[in-house]
Amino acid sequence: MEQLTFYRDTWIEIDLDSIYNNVKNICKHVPENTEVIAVVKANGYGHGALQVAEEALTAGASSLAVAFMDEALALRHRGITAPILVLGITRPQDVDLAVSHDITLTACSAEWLHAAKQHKKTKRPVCLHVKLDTGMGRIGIREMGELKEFISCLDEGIFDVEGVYTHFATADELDTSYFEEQYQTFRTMLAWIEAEGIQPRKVHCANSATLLRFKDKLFNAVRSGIIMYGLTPSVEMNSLIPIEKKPAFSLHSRIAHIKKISKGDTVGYGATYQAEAEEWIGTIPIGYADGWLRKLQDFSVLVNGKRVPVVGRICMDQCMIRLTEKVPVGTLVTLIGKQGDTEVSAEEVASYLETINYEVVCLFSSRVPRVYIQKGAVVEIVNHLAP
Ligand code: PMH
Repeated sequence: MEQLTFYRDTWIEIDLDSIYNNVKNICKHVPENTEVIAVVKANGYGHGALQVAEEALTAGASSLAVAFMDEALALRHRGITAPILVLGITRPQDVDLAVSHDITLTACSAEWLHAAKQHKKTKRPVCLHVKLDTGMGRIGIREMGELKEFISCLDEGIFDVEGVYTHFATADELDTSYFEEQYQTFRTMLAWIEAEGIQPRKVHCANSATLLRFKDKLFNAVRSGIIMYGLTPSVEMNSLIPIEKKPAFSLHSRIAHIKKISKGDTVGYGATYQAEAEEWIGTIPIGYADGWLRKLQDFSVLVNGKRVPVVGRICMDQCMIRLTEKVPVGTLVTLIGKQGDTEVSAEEVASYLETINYEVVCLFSSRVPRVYIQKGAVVEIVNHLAP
């Protein structure tokens, strides 16, 4: 494995053992013979698609899902041979690329099948999963008429319908009524498909919330995203997680500069923070260009196991924190994660930013190196700025 380094004291740590254990626990939780599809889109929810894919496959996942073709190709080019499903819509002119790289595509309109047929030159069929829109309102076939037309365009030898799936809009909410409606619609549509003589080998509807809560509704595969990363699908579900899981993601920096300021002195752009007394201010090398957003002004980070506030406006590459005492330059600052028993979780950052934990872990730019830890030791460093 390539061993790189980085020269700015700000990094994301990804604990691969947590990913491994989370996936093992998911595999144990779902009924026997249920395939676990590890969702590694958006660079593995910010954790690193390749590293998460490898760990998830070792732990028992048997295939992967990504959002678009470029993400699938990036995994293939890095040596991943497991099946990969593209969840989004692929341009029909790219079907040959999918076939030649053994990439499974999502299909959800007769129009797309027509166009794909026109572009296809390779002999082998395109492997497809048919997406049904049972109420998410995003992509998918919604009606019987559409489905009939779609099926009539499925020429044998050109298309191989390996799978059928849908996605729930409210599986992570306490009120399960809309979920139940979607589930029943999926069953009805699936019956239509089977009545037309199509027997999909893989049927899946479950995201993390569904696989955790509705074990009897999983068909023969599940698409596991957020829970594999050790994060909860929603705040409502915090007390409804039947498996052990641990977040793999943490964010750290080090104090680069420290100074004493006097009562009345100000900190940062706009001079928005004014010291009320003599104070120690530390500067850390992380800013909004890294994903540490300006809205996180006044939020807390951890220094020596204690919470300290971010003061003044967050700059592009740096921000300032108020310390209770002078600490050495180089002191560890944890922005997401634990120091001793004190934790700032991705959920807490999400709540402060009025968003969800999914968005928080996806937020950090490629400028922040990812340090991969296994059995307590660094096994890989990914620094996109390295030559
Ligand atoms: N399947 C599909 C089609 C998805 O879009 C997602 C997540 C998952 C599975 C995994 O869901 P989980 O992480 O809750 O397990 N997609 C998104 C999204 O588009 N925005 O937020 C999550």
